[in-house]
Amino acid sequence: MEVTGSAARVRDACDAARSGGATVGFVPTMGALHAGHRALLDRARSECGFVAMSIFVNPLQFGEARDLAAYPRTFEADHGVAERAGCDLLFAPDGADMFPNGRPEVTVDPGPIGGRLEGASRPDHFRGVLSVVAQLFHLVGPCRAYFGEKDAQQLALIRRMVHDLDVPAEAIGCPTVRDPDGLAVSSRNVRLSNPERAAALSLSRALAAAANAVGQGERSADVLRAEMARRIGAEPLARLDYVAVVDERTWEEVTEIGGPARALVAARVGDVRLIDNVALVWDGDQAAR
Ligand code: PAJ
Repeated sequence: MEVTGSAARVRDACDAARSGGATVGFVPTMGALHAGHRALLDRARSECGFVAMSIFVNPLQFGEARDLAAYPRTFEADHGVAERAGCDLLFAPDGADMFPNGRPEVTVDPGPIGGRLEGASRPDHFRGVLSVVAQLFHLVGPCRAYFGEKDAQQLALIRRMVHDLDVPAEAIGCPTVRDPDGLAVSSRNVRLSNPERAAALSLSRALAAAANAVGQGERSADVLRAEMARRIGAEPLARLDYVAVVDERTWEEVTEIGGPARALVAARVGDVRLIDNVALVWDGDQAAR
């Protein structure tokens, strides 16, 4: 595995791989690699002849300097994970490698979907994400890029950017990796104390209850939202930010489940902000029977 901080080197290596006939698989991350990132790498490795991963804690997407400073940085361990997963190229730039002229002045507007949910709670978060992902796509060039459904709104916005701006990349969504008890694996989980980690389970349990209710025929999004809010609200260590049930295509809140929908939650547990989501599979045929 080659490790580089040079943008020019990434461009050359990916161009060379494509010239040799390989499909380039790309896994953008902020490091502190865990089983969720590994699943993306494994998928890329199984589908592509050349696999590139980036590790860059992107300052553009953090609102609070405190959150950026607290973000875990574990490069030695990450290097080992990438190597064992069969990654070919590890791009680990520093701020000056990515932004030699300082913070970019021209950025990507995430549009209306970017203002909802995570975008409402974290102003400019998705502008920061899309701007850096666009920059990375320009360096890597035509590729299959792998993203987790854990960050479903981010995935939707990246797909939208790829579509609207004709980016020569394919954004591929991969299922959320969970701990055995259901907690979605996240780099932030290491900051949870034991009681906080127990409280954090209320998010995945609330979502599982919502998915289960839909499976049993519940169609009212209000009922689902209320039940999720009740479950997370019952946890003294969790402070609810939002519960939502949205149409997968528009990301607008729905009143009834009548097509592809997703339930999403965000909450602060201690000092850590957690998000999770689940697809709500509504079997329309079942309703007709
Ligand atoms: P990061 O949080 O490091 O996540 C990198 C990728 O791993 C994202 O696509 C994310 O959805 C995925 N991921 C995280 N936890 C996961 C889990 N439990 N199961 C499956 N996939 C998971 O997301 C970012 O970095 C940044 O916003 C980035 C896209 C790199 C832009 O800076």
